[in-house]
Amino acid sequence: PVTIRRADYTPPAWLVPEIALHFDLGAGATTVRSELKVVRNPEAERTGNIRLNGDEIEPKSVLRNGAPCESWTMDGNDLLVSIDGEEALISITTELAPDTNSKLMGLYASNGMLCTQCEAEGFRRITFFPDRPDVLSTYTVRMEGDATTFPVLLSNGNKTGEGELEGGRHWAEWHDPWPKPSYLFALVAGDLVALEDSFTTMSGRTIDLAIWVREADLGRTQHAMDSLKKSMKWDEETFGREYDLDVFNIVAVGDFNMGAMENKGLNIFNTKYVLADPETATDGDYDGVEGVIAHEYFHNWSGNRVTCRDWFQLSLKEGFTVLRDQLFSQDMQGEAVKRIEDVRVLRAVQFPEDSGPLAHPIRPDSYQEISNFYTSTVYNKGAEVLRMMRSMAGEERFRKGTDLYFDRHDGEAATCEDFVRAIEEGADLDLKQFRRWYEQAGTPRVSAALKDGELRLTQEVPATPGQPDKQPMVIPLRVALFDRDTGKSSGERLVVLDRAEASFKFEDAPADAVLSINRGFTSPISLDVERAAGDLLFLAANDDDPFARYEALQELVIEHLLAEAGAEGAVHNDAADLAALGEAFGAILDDDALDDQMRGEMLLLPPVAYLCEQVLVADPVALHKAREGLKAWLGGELRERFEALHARASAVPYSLERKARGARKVKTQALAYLAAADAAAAAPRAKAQFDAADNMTDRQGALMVLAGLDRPERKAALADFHERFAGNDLAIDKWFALQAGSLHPDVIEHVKDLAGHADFRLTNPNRVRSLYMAFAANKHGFHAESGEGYRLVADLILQLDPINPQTAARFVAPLGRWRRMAEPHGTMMREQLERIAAADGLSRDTYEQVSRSLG
Ligand code: B3K
Ligand code: ZN
Repeated sequence: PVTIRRADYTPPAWLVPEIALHFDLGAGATTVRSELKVVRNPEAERTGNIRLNGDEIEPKSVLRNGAPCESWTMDGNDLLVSIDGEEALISITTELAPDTNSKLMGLYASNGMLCTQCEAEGFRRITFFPDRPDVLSTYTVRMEGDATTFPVLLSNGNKTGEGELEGGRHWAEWHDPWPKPSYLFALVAGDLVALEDSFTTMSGRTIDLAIWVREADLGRTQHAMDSLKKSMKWDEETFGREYDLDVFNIVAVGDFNMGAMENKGLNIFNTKYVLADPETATDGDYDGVEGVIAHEYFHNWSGNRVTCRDWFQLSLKEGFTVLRDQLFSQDMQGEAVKRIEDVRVLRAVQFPEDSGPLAHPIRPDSYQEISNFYTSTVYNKGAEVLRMMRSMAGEERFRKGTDLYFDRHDGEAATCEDFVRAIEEGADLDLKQFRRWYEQAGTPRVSAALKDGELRLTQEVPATPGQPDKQPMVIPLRVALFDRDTGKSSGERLVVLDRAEASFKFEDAPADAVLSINRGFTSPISLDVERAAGDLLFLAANDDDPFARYEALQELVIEHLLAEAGAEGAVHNDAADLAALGEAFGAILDDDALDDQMRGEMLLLPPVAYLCEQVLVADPVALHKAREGLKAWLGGELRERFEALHARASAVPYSLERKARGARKVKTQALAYLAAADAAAAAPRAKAQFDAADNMTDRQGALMVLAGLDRPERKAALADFHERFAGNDLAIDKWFALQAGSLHPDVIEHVKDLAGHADFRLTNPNRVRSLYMAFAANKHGFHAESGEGYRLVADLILQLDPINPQTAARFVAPLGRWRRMAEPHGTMMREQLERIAAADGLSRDTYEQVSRSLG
């Protein structure tokens, strides 16, 4: 496989200012004729050939300036056409078989409809084209097909014509006036209905909005529409961004590799991020829909109007757009809870990535398969890096920076460097050294100690693959000092650590102050604070920054669990420590000033994935057991209070208001604690919650608890759920995921049985993820002593790779953690990777991930 390097970028030799596409649609066979107006790029080296990328397609005919062209050649998958002058019209015909396209890249069939996915390199599976994001074209798309099979024909931009044809066929033509790269092209043809609405923009233009789904799903689209309108408004108010076409279409498809795709004016979504009603979607699903609708909509500016020069710049659009969707959701749902949730995901997914064999900077230096770099690092750490700039500049100055970025680069394919420079100038910030966040991988480790009003900080950036030596990063930290006696802080200050070590003097520090640092998670680092006994308990009770308060309790729990699991270097806790922990949790349950949303966050124990990050070599089984043990202990110790909480929360009627949502969150948590302590007593309570549920949050929560219990209620509830939601794919996905993620002792057997279930399909990514991602994240199943969990995941990768390599490759990372896992786990995980590596004909996707993981 070829390695592509960022340093090797050269501008395209030929540009394609215009493209016209003609589709003769059929699920079995689709003919594509493309007409490319190509012109020489004056800024590139002269060549006599234009390189048009292809992937699993053949040119049926090639015309140059209207005449058959003989002088074309193939170079691997690419078509090379010679051109003498400064410009040419090239016309190419290809034939596709959408219904056998199981990779779900390019044009494919899903539930009888046809749709496309082109990012990153799917357009080359449709027609030959310079399939790179720095070639921007205006698109005119004509589609024709059977009017009964494909009554709805959609593409990017605005519809410019439509009509009937003979033999029950019809056509439609769409034109997108905004030049765009090929990865933003989209087409949809199918039997769909729409929820329609409109939005008036800040300059008074009316935009027609439509959300297209299968008829049976129409009743589940209102929340998506509400989310879209809120997003449009928010982007005007917060970033000054107005929508720029007359229509905005969203289409939901059941077979999709990712969450959704921001194609210009025609976003295509996984049904999971469109459909929601109380009966079938949890509160978390509602938030997911709102967040992803916002994310894709926000891409219209951060991604589409200003796109990426090359795929190494992916974080330019993804990091920025994640930051924008996070800020939006903070405004919609409350800042503190959303921040805590985002940090939890970062630590459970991105931190392990950054400390493992797949670590890479937010702007990678090389890749073999770009699909492998749509990572938590590029997305979530990318967002954190921008958030740090925003913290240093302040909201207003940051906005000046983003305004300058959009102004300066509108219509361009830009780089991360362009973004940083715009923020530097617009926000008046020196980011020279800060740029290292784009270059260096690895989570910096910061140590902090406060003595006599002096804060001493040191930092170290760990070695990562290909980067043995690191330079100090710029690390902004919001800090407050608390008076131990009054419980009050003297205010917050931003310190910026930019050397290996530095000290900061706090003139007005109270004697013997308690340090609260990295408040709001200012920087994506791990922290080691020298603390006096009792400091964490103090902060968990007193800190006025909700994130810091949450963090203090998490730290206390982490200390306890590491000791319980016998982790190296952990100080063993005594009974008094455990009692103090019990009191701290009791206080969370009793604190009337906390709302239930926040209470729910505080009650969540840190995920095992993050616990594993605390030590060099982790024993996942011991950590999992310690975590379950603490849950059981707390459940027993605080039983009456959890019962009271469960009863109080159960009395709150269903609504989507924050209060009711908070009640549902703590309700299931109370249940989980009670079940950990006493399964026999909790099972009927869980079954009662299940049976009484008038919404999916309660029903799924109860079933989640029951799925982990070896009790008779389990079977009945699972059967009821399956029957109740037969035919609803998203709900059945939950049914698979709950069992695969369960604490049940026989989870491995369950997963094997489920893989043979009539509802299981390897060709549907949602179903595959619901069974196997849930299982790979289930420490108790995946890390089973027998090694069977690792084998199951490796079997899946081998089976799925020929069908859908992009999705298969996503399952390599869990096995890739082998170096950090205690024996015998590490060896057994590596053996499975070696077994995959030895297989013939691996995809480039899986090959790259496996070889990096073993390397
Ligand atoms: N930009 C798409 C990602 C598509 C990835 C394809 N491998 C979704 C998003 O981040 O909005
Ligand atoms: Zn995105």
